Amino acid sequence: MNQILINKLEQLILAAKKILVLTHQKPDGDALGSGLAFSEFLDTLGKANTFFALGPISSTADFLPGRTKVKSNFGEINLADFDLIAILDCGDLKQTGIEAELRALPPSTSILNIDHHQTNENFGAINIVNPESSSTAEIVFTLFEELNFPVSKNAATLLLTGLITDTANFSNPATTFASLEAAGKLLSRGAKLNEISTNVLKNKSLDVLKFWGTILSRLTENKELGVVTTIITKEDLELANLDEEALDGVTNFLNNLKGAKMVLVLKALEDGKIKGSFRTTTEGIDVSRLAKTFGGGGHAKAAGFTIPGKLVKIDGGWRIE
Ligand SMILES: [Mn+2]
Repeated sequence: MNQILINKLEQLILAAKKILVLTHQKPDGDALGSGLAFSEFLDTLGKANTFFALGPISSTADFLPGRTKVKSNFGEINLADFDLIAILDCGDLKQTGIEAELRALPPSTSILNIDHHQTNENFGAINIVNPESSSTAEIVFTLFEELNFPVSKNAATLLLTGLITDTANFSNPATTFASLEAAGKLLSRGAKLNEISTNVLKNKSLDVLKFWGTILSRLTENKELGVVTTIITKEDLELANLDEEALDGVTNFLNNLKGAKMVLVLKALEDGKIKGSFRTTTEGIDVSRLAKTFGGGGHAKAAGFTIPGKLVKIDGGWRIE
């Protein structure tokens, strides 16, 4: 990590009176893990801080140390109270769900941007962005090491949760020597691996698995393009009454598919829009670029977009209208 950047970051934090730690809407294990660990770091420095992520927040996160300090209703905070906003695990301000409010802030409010999305827009006064990192948790861990900040047991559990979430339990291409090394060090600092696996991985209900079955039964292959597609209708979601995570789970599971260049999951949203999620494990394919052509973004191996339209059943498949 660049020493000048680290010095700047230290100055920014030391000068701040009240800090908001902010992450993306419907936060996942990396967003909550890296954000709560960063918040604990600020606590240790004696810096007043508040953690905010626009909800809903999955019950999967209940085991995380510090979970109770997460505020998730916008009415609970007043942005004007903060002179520094540390935004973690967000490629752009839109992902926070409070973009307009952030853009309306006076220039005296500084933004610190810590992230690993390929498409990060460098929206901060200081940008600690590394698309090579598996997770924001990995970046935060590296930062703590550079600052000689001793990682507590709780912070170790939080950061390992981020690593395990974003590498899909060290199985997807984001898994590197650096991420495994970080995981090893976090274990040596007391991270509770067993608790993380139980809560993050072994948490599928019967309903979730049945829902996966429906989605998997609809897989279709376009041999010419090397793309395998499936769809999730509004009816599926209503029937199963499931949350986002069940969906992400099935999308990530499709990475296990052999012989396709990439996978595309199309999901009908409430408001007449369709959300597309690309996954690939093929070397040389960057799906974030593909997603960007549809106005979305993400990582080289996992990216998404939202477009207007609805899914209509036709003979032998589905069409977007
Ligand atoms: Mn992440």
